[in-house]
Order: sequence, then C-alpha cells, then structure tokens
Amino acid sequence: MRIGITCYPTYGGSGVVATELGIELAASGHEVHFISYSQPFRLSGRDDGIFYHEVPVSSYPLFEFPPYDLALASRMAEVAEFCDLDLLHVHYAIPHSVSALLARQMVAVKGRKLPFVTTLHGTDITLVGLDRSYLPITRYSIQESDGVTSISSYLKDKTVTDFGISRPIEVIPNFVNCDVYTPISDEDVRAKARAKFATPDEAILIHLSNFRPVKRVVDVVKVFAQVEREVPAQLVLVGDGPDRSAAEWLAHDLKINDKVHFLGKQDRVNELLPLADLMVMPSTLESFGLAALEAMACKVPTIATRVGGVPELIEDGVTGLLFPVGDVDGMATGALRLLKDRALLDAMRDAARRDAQKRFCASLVLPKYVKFYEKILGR
Ligand code: GMT
Repeated sequence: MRIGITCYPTYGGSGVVATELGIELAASGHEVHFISYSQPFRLSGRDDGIFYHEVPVSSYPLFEFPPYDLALASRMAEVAEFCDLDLLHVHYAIPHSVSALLARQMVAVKGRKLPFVTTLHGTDITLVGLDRSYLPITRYSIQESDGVTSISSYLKDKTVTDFGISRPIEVIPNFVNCDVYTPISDEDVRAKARAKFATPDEAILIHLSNFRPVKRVVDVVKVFAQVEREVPAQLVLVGDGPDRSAAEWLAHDLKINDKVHFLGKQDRVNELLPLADLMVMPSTLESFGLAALEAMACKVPTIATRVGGVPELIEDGVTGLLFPVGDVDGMATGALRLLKDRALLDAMRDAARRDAQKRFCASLVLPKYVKFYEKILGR
C-alpha cells in the first residue's frame, strides 16, 4: 500500500506513534509518505520506503493567522496524485482530519479516491476538541472520516459521549517496538551507563513528557523529594515544555537540584529508559500514556495516576502502581515500598516487560492497522 501519514512532527505522543507506525509499515514493505510542516523528529530522513513532503505555509500581511490547514489539504491532494496514494492516515483530529476531508473532495473531482483514517489520540478529544470554536468541525470531520481509530477504550467512549459520534470507532492501542525499547541485559553495561547519573547504591527515577500542565511535572519533583529523603536516589527528567521552569524552581527551593537532572528533549529515549528503576507519570489525564509503555518495555514499572486509559495499560500492583491525581504522598510511599523491597520491584519489572511484549509490541499491533486499512480500501 502507499500510505500518506500526517501528524504533529514535534515532541508529543501522537507524533511519536504516527512516526513509529510509518517506520514499521515501511519496514514491512509499504510505501509511506509523511506530509507535515517539518520532518517528524524520530525520522532519520534516510529510511527505506519513507518519503517526507513538507507543507509550505506562506505568510501574507493580510493573514493574521496563516491557514496551515488549507496548505496541508493542498499538499495532501498533490502528494496523493503525484505519489498515487491509496489512503491517508491522520493522527490527531485537529486540524488534520479537516484537511484530509478537503483533500479527499479535491481529488474526487479528478476521479481519484482518497479515503482517510483518523486516529484520535487524546487532547484532540478531551481538551482542544471540546472548545466550542473547534467542536462542530471536529465532530464533522470525525463523522465523515472513512475510518476512525482510538488509542484506548476510554478515548473511544469519551468521543462517543462528548461528541455524539454515531459512526464506529475501532480501538487500536498504542504500541512499542520491543526490540528497540528493551532492557539492557548486560548488567556491567547498564551499570556503566547508570554511572552518568547515579552511584551504584542510588535508585534512578525517570519522567518523560512534553512538560505541559497536564503532565504535573511539579508533582514528579515533589514525589522525588520524599523518596530521596529515605532512599538514596536521583531523578532524570526527559523533555521540555511550559512547566520546566516551575519544576526547576521547586528542585532549587527544596535543595535537591544536585539530584535532579533536566536533560531537555532527547531523541533516543530508548537508551535512557532502561537505566531507571521507576518511571513517574502523575498526569491529570492520559488517554493512553505512551511514555509508560515505552518504560514498561524497558523493564521499568510506572508510578502513575488512575486516569483516562492508564488502567488499560498498567495493571495496578502488577505492572505499576496507580494513585489518585495529586496524591503525592501515596505515590512517594508506593515508590519507596518498591525501592525498599528489591524482590517486589524485580517481580514488577519482569511483569512490566512481559506485559508490554504480550499486548503492545509493534509486531502485534501493526497487523491491526494494516487490516483496518484493507477494510477501508474494501480489499
Ligand atoms: O499528552 C501528550 O503528550 C500529547 C498528546 C499528543 O497527542 O501528542 O498525547 C496523547 O497521545 C499519546 C499517544 O497516543 C497518548 O499516549 C497520551 O496519553 C495522550 N495524552 C493525553 O491524553 C493527555
């Protein structure tokens, strides 16, 4: 198949899933064309079977807001024609599904079919999409998509309830490449890599996100502050965003800044995650929680909040621990319980990796997307 993929190319879960999907599809022989305003950050630019088409967005004094969605629709229609695309797969409804809808109509005039699949990821439904200024067009473009998938049952139900969507929505969970996201089996190699952040007797807690308010990064620092009072530990924070400085201030205020490592945006998180003992994900909401899955695949259980689709990913007490939003004390106590009981932590580490392999490996989830595309194409 020749598949066009559109996503937000910057750091964020939906862009990561879209990019990893494109990489996996290309690896299994499909031709993948990314259409976006810049190259998705996890693409090397040299992958076989993957092409990138930039969307130029011209500015003009009259345009207070350059119309990216229109430029995107034009580019989608062009790429569909020039590269003979079979379908478009857009990630994050706003504005991608609207642009795809326009592109489908544009090429239809020329007798070409361009069905499109919309994958719902989270804030496109739970936050931005509910804004009155976007809700009607988001609902319309979801309803008019040729296929709609959602990354969790939670998000599917939310879409049906909040948007009044009557068309079918298929749940296809997020996935991880279990060969790329994998524990470091050689203990000496792992110990050497960990030494960059911690001494051998110190635990490493990790957090990975775009540091938006919904991620509650400040809670990560608060949890860590309680943990390191009882157990020698270091905190590694991967990512960047609006709440980074609040977290930095708090680390200084609490005088733990020498134990908190802000690494900023990192491309190869698969090399960092296996160094940790625990991941902390105290979000207000996660429709899935891809960062926790990536950690699980690296044998790192997550201390998380019981929100959205997280309980579909993490089994409380088995592959991680779940707490109410804002329960810093609970999360710290839970982390300490694991860090003080090596056998318990090791059992949870093994269970996390096993579950990621059993339910969320790319090799299991990719065929679901391919089958879905085939259904849409009537094959
Ligand atoms: O919250 C983010 O990191 C950004 C957002 C996105 O669409 O880029 O993430 C959403 O999609 C991810 C991938 O499917 C999910 O793992 C996240 O849970 C989801 N975020 C929220 O629901 C807040």
